[in-house]
Amino acid sequence: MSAESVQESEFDVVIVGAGFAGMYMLHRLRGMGLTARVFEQGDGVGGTWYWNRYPGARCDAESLAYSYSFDAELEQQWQWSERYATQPEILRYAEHVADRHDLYRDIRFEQTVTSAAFDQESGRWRVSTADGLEATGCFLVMATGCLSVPQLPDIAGLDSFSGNRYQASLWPRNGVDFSGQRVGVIGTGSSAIQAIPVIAQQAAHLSVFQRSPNFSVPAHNGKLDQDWVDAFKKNYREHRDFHKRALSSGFGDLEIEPRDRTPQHESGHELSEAEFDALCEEYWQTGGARFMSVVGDALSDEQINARVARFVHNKIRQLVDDSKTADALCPTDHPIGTKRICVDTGYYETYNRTNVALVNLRETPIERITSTGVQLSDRHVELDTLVLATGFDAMTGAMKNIDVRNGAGLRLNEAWSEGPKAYLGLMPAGFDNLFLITGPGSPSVLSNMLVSIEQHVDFIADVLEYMGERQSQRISADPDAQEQWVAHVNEVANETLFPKGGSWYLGANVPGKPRVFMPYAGGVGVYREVCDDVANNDYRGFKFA
Ligand code: FAD
Ligand code: N01
Repeated sequence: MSAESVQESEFDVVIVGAGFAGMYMLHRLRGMGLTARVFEQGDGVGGTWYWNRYPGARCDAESLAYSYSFDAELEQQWQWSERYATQPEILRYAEHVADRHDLYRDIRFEQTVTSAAFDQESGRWRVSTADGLEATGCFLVMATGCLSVPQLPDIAGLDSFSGNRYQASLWPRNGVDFSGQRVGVIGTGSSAIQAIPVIAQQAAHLSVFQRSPNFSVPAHNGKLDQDWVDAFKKNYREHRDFHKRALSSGFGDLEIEPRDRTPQHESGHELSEAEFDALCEEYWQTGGARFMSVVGDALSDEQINARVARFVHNKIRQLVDDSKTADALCPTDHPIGTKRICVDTGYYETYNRTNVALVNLRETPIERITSTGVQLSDRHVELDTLVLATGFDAMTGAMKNIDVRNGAGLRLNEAWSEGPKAYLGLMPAGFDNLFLITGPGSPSVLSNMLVSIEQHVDFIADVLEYMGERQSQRISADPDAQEQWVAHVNEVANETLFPKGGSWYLGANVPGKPRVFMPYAGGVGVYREVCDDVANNDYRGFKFA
C-alpha cells in the first residue's frame, strides 16, 4: 500500500451510514478539526429518505420540526411546502445540506460495511466494506439507522410470483405505474397506510392483505401558508427549544406561539365521557401523531387508553361504509399507540372505493404466493403486481448485519444475544470507542428523530472534545452503569402500556429476535437532562484511559 493510501485510510473517526445522523456527525467532527470517513451502502445521502420512495411516503412529524436545528440560517432559508413533507422534498433537503456543508468529499458511497474490529494494541477500529475498502479510526460511530433493514415476510412461494414485486423500503427510483394493474399490498403498517390511498387512485383493482389492523389518525396535511411560516420562523429558536425539552416525543406543533405541549389534563379520569370525547375530537381535527398526547395517561392507564381506542373505532365506523370492512379495520389486539400510530391521508375512506378490497387474513390466511397471485385459505386472488410493506428488523438489524468485534474478539451479536444493551443507548459496555446514534435504550423511534439524532451527535462531539482536552484516547461504558440504565429503561417501559403492543419496538415482528422493549419511553426532555447531568459530572458511567 502506498504511503498516500495508508494516509487516506486512517481517520480519527469512521462513521457508518449517511442518513441524517451520519451527515450531522461528519459535519460536527469536521468543525472540531477531526478527520472522518463515512461509508454508505446507498449511492446518495438521506438514508430513510433515499430508500423509502414508495407512493405517498412523507414524514409524520411536522416538516418545520422534522429538520435540522443546528444551522439557524438554513432553517430560515429552507422552504417546506407542506405541513408534512413528501419523501422527494426531504431527500432534496438532505442533498442540499450535504452540498451546503460540503459533506460529499468524505463519504464513500455504495460501500456496505461488513466488519469492524477493535485492535487493543493500536486502540483503533478497523472497518471493512464488501468491496474491500478499509479504514481505521480511533472511534467508530454507527449511524446505521433504526429502520434501515427491510424485513421480508416468511410466506411460502414468495419468489414464485411472476408479476412485478416491490418492497416499500427499496422502491425503484423512477417510480411505478400501476395503471390498469391488479395490485396486492401485504401489510398495513405506516408505510402501507401511506401508500394504499395513492395506489388505489391509479390501479385497476387493489387488494389489501391485512393480518393485523393498525390505528391511524388523519394527517390533515396541506400546503403551508407563507405568512404563517414567516411568523413561525420568527420564533424558530424557541420552538426548537420546546421540542428538545419536551416531556414526550419532541414533535412539532402548528401554532405560531411556542409553548410547552404537556397535555392539559394529566389524567383522562379528570374528564367526563362527553368532555373526553370532545377533547379527542379536537385532537383528531388537529391531526397528526400527537393525538396520543390528548391526556397525560393515554399510554399508561388501560382504562383511559381503551376510551381513546373506542373513540377511534367510532371514527373508523363513521368513515368506512361497509360495516364488515369497518369492523375488520378496528384494531382490538393492542392498546392504541403501543404500536407506532399511523398518520394518513384518506386511508379509511379508500375502502369505500369500488376498486379496493380488504382481505382479512385473520379469516382467510395466506397459504402461499403463486406465480399469478395469492392463494388464500378459501380462494385465489389474481394479481399483476405485489407490494410488500412488511416493515423492518428495527433498531438492531443494521448492526446485526455487521461483524462488530471488541478488542477481545467478542462479537456485538453475542453480547446482545439476549437483547441489546447500551449505556444511555449510546455505547455498549465492553466495546471501547464505539458510539451508537439513537441506539437501543435511547428515545430514538419514540421521538422526533431529528431531535434525538442531533442530541446524540452533540453528546458524542462533546465527549470527544472532553477527551481531547485530557489527551484521553479510550472511552468505555461502565458495565454497572449500563446495567442500571437498562434496568431504568425497562422500569420506565413497564410503567407504560408499550410492552403490551407486541410491536417491532419489542422485536416481535422478527422471528427469533429477543423480546426486549428497545427505546427509552421517558421522553426526550428527561433523557436530555440525564445525558446533560452525566456530561456535567465528568461523564459519569463512562471510563477514560
Ligand atoms: P437512516 O436514515 O436509516 O440512515 C442509515 C444509513 O445507514 C442508511 O442510508 C443505510 O443505507 C446506511 N447503512 C446501514 N447499514 C450499513 C452498512 N452496513 N454499511 C453502509 N451503510 C449502511 N422519524 C421521525 O422522527 N419522523 C418521521 O416522520 C419519520 N418518518 C419515517 C418514514 C419512513 C418511511 C421510515 C422508514 C422512517 C421514518 N422515520 C421518521 C424514522 C427515520 O428513520 C428517522 O427519522 C431518520 O431519518 C433516521 O436517520 P438515520 O441517519 O439515523 O438513519
Ligand atoms: O412496517 P410495520 P412499516 N403476512 O412493521 C405486516 C416508520 N414509518 O414499514 O402487524 C401478512 O409497521 C404486519 O402485520 P402484523 C414508523 O416508525 C413511518 O409500515 O405483523 N402481513 C404489518 O401490518 C413505522 O412504525 C412512516 O400482523 C405481514 C406490516 O406488515 C415503521 O417505520 C411511514 C406479514 C408491517 O408494518 C415501520 O413501518 C413509514 C406476513 N407474513 C414507516 N409480515 C411515517 O408515516 C408482516 N406483515 C412517518
